[in-house]
Amino acid sequence: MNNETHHDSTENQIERNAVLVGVQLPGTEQAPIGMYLDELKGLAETASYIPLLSITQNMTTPNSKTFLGSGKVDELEKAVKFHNAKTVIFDDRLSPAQNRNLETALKCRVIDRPWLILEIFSDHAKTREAKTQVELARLKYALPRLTKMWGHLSRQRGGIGMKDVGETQIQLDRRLIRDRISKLEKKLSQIDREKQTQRKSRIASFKVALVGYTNAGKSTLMNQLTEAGALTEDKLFATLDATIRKIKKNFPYPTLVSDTVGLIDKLPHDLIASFKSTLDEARDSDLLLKVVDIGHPNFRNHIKTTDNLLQEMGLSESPAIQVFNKIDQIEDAEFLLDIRGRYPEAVFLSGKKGVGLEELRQSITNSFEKRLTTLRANLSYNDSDTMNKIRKLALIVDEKYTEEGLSITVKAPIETKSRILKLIGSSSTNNNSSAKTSI
Ligand SMILES: Nc1nc2c(ncn2[C@@H]2O[C@H](COP(=O)(O)OP(=O)(O)OP(=O)(O)O)[C@@H](O)[C@H]2O)c(=O)[nH]1
Ligand SMILES: [Mg+2]
Repeated sequence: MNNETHHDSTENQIERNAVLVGVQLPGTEQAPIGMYLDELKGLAETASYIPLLSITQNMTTPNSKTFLGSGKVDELEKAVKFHNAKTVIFDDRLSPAQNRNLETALKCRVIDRPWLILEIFSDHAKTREAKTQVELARLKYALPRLTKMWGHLSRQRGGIGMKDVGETQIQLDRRLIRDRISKLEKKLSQIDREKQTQRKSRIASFKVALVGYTNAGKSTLMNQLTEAGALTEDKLFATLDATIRKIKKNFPYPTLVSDTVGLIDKLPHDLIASFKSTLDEARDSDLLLKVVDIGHPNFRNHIKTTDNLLQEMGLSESPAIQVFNKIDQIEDAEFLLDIRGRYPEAVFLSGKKGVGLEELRQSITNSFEKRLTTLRANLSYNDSDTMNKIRKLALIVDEKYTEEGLSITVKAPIETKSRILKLIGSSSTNNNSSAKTSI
């Protein structure tokens, strides 16, 4: 064992020794590679790797066969040997061919950022839905990359047993994986249908979804706004399952808040798609709270990444409030003033310290009220059926019991207004009551 490794070298720890690799490509859009590698290091540690060193290369375009140039591959191979690393983790997505060629050249396991994220997801998934989504995404990702060296699918829970397999075995495994993929897809669409039914039953509440970069503080805010007791941790991708809770009682409208999976840079499209049904909560909401950690040196990029991903999900036009979290970490008042100037509509708060929550509530209420219309109607006393239907579509803000019947005032989202008017109309013809509406 050499003395240069930074960690104790018990058998188990050596297994987790890793080297990180990133390339700096030209273009101003991209943040410096050092930032990405810091993030990759955080991801690697979350997945229990021990990152020993990072290697970078400036390139105009990645090499189609080995991603890095051949000289750099040699250098990397020496570093792997010297540090006794078992895994090399690339910051960018590798093609199946690049993945295979690199494993051959480096004589060790090679993974990329998407796969690393999937390993974390796999560790953190708790519900049936999240587990199914993760397994499906992993199998789809692994299928074209299946080689003799890919013993690591079996290493993880729920693995499919491919340690040191031969070519015939690989063919067999491919078939098994394809079968499993189609089973999982069926299961997921079943879960999706169940969720849609649940969503329909929640129509009478407003829905707010917390979205944003991983570790921004979404779950912490969720806990402040509701009585959720959601898991908050200083680790990446603590939350994988969409939790939905009622907002605390002192809020003027019945509102459900949902916490969603965190977003991250360089997350491939197909991986996002595999979390479609979790993110459907965001799609189904009336308002997005886009949470960003203002204390993070790269927070501007986090805002950009979040906006880009929301756009890919078709949510860029949804009503949203930009929420700058963790203001307790900012000592520079001028910096804060500058950001406030740039985002006049945003809310600045500290979820952890409970500062600025009232301002957020006010901002949420304002957003709702822009989209509400007030309707009044009289219903006859024997028309509880219509009342129940209205209750599902609108918020009953006042009920008065008069001689003519029940006089109600409701606030309804503009979208459901015509359905309510129809209901009131039909109730007056059926029951001969005097339904009056005013807007
Ligand atoms: N200083 C400070 N820390 C905060 C604040 N809000 C959250 N944190 C911390 O930031 C870390 C991440 O918080 P979470 O609420 O788990 O973040 P998240 O956005 O849900 O993260 P994922 O579920 O991983 O996407 C935790 O250690 C929190 O305690 C804040 O206002 N100030
Ligand atoms: Mg969370």
